[in-house]
Amino acid sequence: MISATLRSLGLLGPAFAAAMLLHVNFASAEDAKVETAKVENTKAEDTTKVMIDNFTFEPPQLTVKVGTTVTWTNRDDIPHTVVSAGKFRSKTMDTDGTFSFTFTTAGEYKYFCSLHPHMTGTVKVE
Ligand SMILES: [Cu+2]
Repeated sequence: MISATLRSLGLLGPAFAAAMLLHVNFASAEDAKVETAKVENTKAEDTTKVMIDNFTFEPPQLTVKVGTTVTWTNRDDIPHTVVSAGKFRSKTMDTDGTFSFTFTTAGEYKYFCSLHPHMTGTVKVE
């Protein structure tokens, strides 16, 4: 890009070179805008993670917007599940196993591990 601009300077004169430089500046401004939009889009996708560690859902309570996908990851050496009665039920997750659920309806979703029912968590969807 720089060498192309230098070549333009030599071949086509300063006016064109100035136009090229302007164009380059506009291009970077556009790139910056696109970059910002991408970051916002990533946020808008709303994915949230819950870690299962030492027989605990972390964070145990979570508030998300409708449309959010929550992914649970089992960081224990012991299998776990994520079950919300009548709402969702994961398969048994081995170490580093994951389960995702997209919450499309507002409400409070209490869930637990069917293998260790004392393990509980809540996702509040609003
Ligand atoms: Cu468990």
